[in-house]
Amino acid sequence: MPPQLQSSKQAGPRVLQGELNSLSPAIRDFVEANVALCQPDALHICDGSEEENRTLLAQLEEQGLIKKLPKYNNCWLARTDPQDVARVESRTVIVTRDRRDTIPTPLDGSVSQLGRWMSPEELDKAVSQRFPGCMKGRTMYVIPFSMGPVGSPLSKVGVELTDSAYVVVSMRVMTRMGKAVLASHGTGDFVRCLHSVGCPLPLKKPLVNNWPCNPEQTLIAHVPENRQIISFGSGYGGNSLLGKKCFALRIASRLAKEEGWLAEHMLILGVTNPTGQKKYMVAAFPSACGKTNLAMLCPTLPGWKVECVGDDIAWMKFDQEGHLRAINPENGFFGVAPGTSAKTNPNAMATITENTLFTNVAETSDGGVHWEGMDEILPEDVTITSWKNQPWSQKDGEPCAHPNSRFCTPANQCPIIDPLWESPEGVPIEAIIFGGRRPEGVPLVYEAFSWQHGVFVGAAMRSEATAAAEHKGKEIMHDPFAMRPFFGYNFGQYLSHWLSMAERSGAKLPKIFHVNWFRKSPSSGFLWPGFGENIRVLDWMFRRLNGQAGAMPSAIGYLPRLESFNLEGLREPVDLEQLFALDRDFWQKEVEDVGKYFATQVNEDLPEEVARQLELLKHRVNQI
Ligand code: TSX
Ligand code: MN
Repeated sequence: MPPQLQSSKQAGPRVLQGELNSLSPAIRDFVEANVALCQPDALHICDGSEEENRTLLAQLEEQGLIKKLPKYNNCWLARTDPQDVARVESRTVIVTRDRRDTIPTPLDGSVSQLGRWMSPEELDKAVSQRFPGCMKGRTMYVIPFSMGPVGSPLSKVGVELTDSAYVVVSMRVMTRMGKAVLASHGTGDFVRCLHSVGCPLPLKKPLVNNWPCNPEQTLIAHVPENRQIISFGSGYGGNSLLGKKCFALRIASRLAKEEGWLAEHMLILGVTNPTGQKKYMVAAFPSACGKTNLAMLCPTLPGWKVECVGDDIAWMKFDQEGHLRAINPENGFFGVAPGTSAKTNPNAMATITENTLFTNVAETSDGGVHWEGMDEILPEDVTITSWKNQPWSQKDGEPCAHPNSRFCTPANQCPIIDPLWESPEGVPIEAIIFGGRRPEGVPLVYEAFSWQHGVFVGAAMRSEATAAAEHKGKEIMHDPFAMRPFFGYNFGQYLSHWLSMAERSGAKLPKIFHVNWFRKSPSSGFLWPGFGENIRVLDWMFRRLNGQAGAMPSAIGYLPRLESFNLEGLREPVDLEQLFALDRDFWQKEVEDVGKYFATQVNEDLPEEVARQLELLKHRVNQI
């Protein structure tokens, strides 16, 4: 060992909290190796306590990274560097020896939209360019965390090393974190997560908003084979809270394939009908479809109740009796703030009034938060400061909150959190719902003919994208299973894995549905009132699961018999004919587009069964 390394290791960082010796040998090795690499000044082993949280929040406040929101109890606002406001897909990679284990080879040299591959050699180089000394002058926090209830057979443990206290306080909300995890975990396996904002001290250039980040060098790498996540340069959301997208979706989807379960980008909800019968359902939607709003639905139909198990991720496994059991691996909601209001999601509004960390929302002069679509009339004398920390007025033309601004809030504060939301065995799933934002052609709801057809429906998912950072205008984007940015391995193999569930002996396969709240009439606006009225769609599914509701086979799946669809008490009339109409030209074009997508993007890795389902759809559509 070179002498300077040896001496720095002997001296070691100051240990501010916790005992290295109290960690399992594997965790201690992981910490020590990365201390040697990143060279932090100090080490803090997180216990997850209230007191630790208070101390870290006070430190962040002192550093000017967050400020207190006096209008609420224990709520805080962070403003990031405007260069660090979202996940960066272009710099997010999966590392495997063979490229094809990460992504299908696209047809004739087009770029894959189903993830990015990096070779192990390239990763080694990227790490050695970024990490040596990257935590100089800073504290390395050791965050032991559990995805899923501590000790549940469906849960998994991770350890995140980070130089960001903002990450620590966020992980405390979004995961089960600290002492309890170490105590129950013992010497088991864990996912190794390393994160640095990439700003060693002294700084080379001044920070913006006191928010350390290094956008030029940002990289989020996953090594599924080693259960490893390596993230550099971004302090934001999915780039830095490594339990969420990186672990619970990308790494977990790979583990799930190996171990015979499913890690999905899905909300989980419980629905109770007026007779007291309860069913659980999961739903996958691309962004801007109101996933969190559905997860916390306030039903308009009398006697119905919806309860929330999770709003973003579901881990699902068939149990001994063949029931598909789901847990929410998360402990909080990291929700998009704009559009959330007392009208669109009163339960979310009630959840975020305390113990919540807001990022990039606007601030009111009376110490509250504000954003587009909050739908709250402010008193005359209250002024607004934008997410960019500038005085703001409606006339500016710019939004007061960043479109990707967030609340980070504990799930157990949700007024309709499900009584079984932390059940270690998970809740039994009876329906899987796919959906998209489709202004044209796609009916409000249909049911897949079979599991195999349902897998095709998930694979063919598309949605209208709002003009987002990395995309152009309003386009209908392909987003299979709402997983496009989150696949941890080759999407073709992912489809085979889904198809293989039908071969499990004794598995009670859930019914699969597709919904679209966003169909528009050519002449006026939305054909469906949405929001709380969506309970009518859940009601139809609920009765389908009980074998009670009428359905008729169509070209695309079973459609509700119009008399079996409950429209009682709807305030405005709904044009069911238009809402459920199938247009041959539209569907022929859809078949063509999906076929092109499969051919160019999934290419050789498309399972034969999925290709067959597309052919079957094509034949049915030609007969409309
Ligand atoms: O979340 C939404 N849901 C699901 C709710 C459980 N949104 C918001 C999407 C942006 C994130 C919706 N928007 C939904 C919906 O069902 N439907 C629509 C479209 C729509 C918007 C407004 C009206 C009707 C439909 N009506 C009025 O504003 C009066
Ligand atoms: Mn999500």
